[in-house]
Amino acid sequence: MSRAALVTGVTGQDGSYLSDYLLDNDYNVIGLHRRSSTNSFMRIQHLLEHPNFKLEEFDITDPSDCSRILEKYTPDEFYNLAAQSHVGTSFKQPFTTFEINTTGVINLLEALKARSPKTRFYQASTSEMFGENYTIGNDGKYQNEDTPFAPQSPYAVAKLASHRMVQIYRESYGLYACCGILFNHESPRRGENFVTRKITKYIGQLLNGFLRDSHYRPLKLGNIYAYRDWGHAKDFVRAMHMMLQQDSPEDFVVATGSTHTVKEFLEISFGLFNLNYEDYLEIDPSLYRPAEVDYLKGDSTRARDILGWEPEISFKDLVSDMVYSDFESANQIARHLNASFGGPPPGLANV
Ligand code: NAP
Ligand code: G4F
Repeated sequence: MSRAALVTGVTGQDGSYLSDYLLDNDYNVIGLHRRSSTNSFMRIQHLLEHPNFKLEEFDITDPSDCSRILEKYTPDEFYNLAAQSHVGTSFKQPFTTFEINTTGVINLLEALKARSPKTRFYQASTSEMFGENYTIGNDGKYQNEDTPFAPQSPYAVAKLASHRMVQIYRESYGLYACCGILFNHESPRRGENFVTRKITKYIGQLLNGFLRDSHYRPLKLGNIYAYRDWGHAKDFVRAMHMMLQQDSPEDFVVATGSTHTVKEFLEISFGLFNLNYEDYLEIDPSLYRPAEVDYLKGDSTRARDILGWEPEISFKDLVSDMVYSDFESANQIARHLNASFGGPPPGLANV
């Protein structure tokens, strides 16, 4: 019989890829989304007619909604991917960030305990919880399950509080609940206000003539010297599923093990078209964060040994997947505008 999985944050990057993966593996997927006055189904448009996919309105900040949903479905697996996931925004909206990323998780844990204690629960924890901390080994600096946490942002503190709450509910009430400590993962479905997608979207627009002449604007970024361990979201959602298939619940670091600066991302992505990013970049100090995590490089030896998880998509392939996808999207818009205007509209000359 097909297993049932509930996925919060289904409209987000990971929720959409995880749903693809679970449906390919014969699950019934109930995607939980919050009500919106506009359509937020962009990333799951292709799933809306799938016979084993269903959507339910849901808000993690409402305890009664968490109880209702668990009582209604008592699913085999529950993946909590809902979050205010932007680190920079968390400095401006610390209360909202805590409401969603911490109180929301407690709402779910309480509902699980009362309504569906046999459900296997996955919580989306993050490498941001390490903050400035790292371990030094033979291969240099890295973070793994033994590295102490030192969160540097309201987002990271909120995520660390929920991480610990999941462990407490596991240890105190015997819930099958685990946390994936995932390092950065990106894709063509990445939100446009994260640095990788901001860069690749800019390149797509630049190459398709959107930024010509009086429409020109530079690419404005903050700190380009931070290191991130960037993987592909498609690889990372497999690890979430693998974690819930173990005999007993445990927490795992999931990372590629290689790290790059934002500057390297710029060099490689612009370099795919023989462009020099320095000709387009403007550093905007207002985009610096009040506190920055300078260096992330994960050691996921435990996930590799115990889960058998390995990333399959390299950093260079991730960058080109994102760049070519944004190039193609901008190209489609340009062609559509050309056709509708009977010629290139202002700002699209010579497309
Ligand atoms: P994302 O694209 O920003 O998606 C977040 C999702 O949460 C969206 O679907 C959003 O819905 C939903 N959401 C926000 N507030 C909600 C609420 N009150 N009730 C119900 N749903 C709500 O994030 P992502 O990159 O897919 O990340 C998935 C999870 O992994 C997040 O918890 C994130 O913090 C964590 N994480 C991500 C990474 C990464 O590199 N991507 C790394 C480590 C951990 P709307 O569409 O309505 O906004
Ligand atoms: O793309 P970012 O916003 O990702 P960040 O802060 O690393 O957080 C992401 O990964 C975490 C896992 O480690 C997740 F938990 C979290 O939910 C999210 O998915 O920023 C990456 C780096 C930072 O150092 C930032 O300061 O890029 C730098 N940066 C420079 N200019 C910028 C910009 N970041 C953004 N978003 N926008 C800029 O203009």
